[in-house]
Amino acid sequence: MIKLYDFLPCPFGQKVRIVLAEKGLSYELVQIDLTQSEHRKPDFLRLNPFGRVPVLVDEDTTIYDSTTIAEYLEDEYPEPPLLPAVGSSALRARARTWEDFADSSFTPQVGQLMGEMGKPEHERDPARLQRVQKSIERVLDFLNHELQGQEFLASQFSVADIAFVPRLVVLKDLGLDPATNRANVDAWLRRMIERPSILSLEGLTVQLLAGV
Ligand SMILES: N[C@@H](CCC(=O)N[C@@H](CS)C(=O)NCC(=O)O)C(=O)O
Repeated sequence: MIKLYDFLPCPFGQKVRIVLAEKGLSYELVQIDLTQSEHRKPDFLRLNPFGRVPVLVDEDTTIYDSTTIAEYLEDEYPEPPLLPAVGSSALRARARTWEDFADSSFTPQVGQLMGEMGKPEHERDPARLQRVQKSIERVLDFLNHELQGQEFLASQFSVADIAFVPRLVVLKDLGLDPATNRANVDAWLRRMIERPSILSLEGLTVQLLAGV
């Protein structure tokens, strides 16, 4: 039985849980409460010495980092595929590039926006807020451009789309509607949230209902 160590609000854990659901894999969820520093306890550090969620344990194999976990699941449980087919190297590279960009750039930017918007209004740094809003807007414009005539970011539903979802769906609640004046993003987002793997994702439902 697969075990997933996760903190429900974590976007990287959400990404892995969407992959598990898409592949129809059942698993035991072990919640690691970051607010209680459970990720710094020796038992958890034995699983992931870097002290981060998500961590996936499959029999004797322990893996951390959402991208590595998604790749492992793709190798071990290839159906349904969440990467373009082997042989479509350019498309596979495109999917991985988008996934990496979502994880290393877009998700942290939205995290910064959440941090700023989570403060009382008088404590917010207007210059910082404007900077982060602008860079998110630029990404959304680029996504809109890349989705012209496309249903998905890399020709078929893949980890590229999955990696964006957790932080895209919270934007409206943060005062930045990703779909306004971006018809392609709007249509894509609607396609995303229709998927049962996303619609019923624990930790995301409330944001989805409020945000889209
Ligand atoms: N690159 C990692 C990032 C994982 C990550 O940053 N997880 C955060 C929670 S969303 C975490 O565990 N933070 C605890 C810490 O860094 O101390 C992945 O894709 O899984």
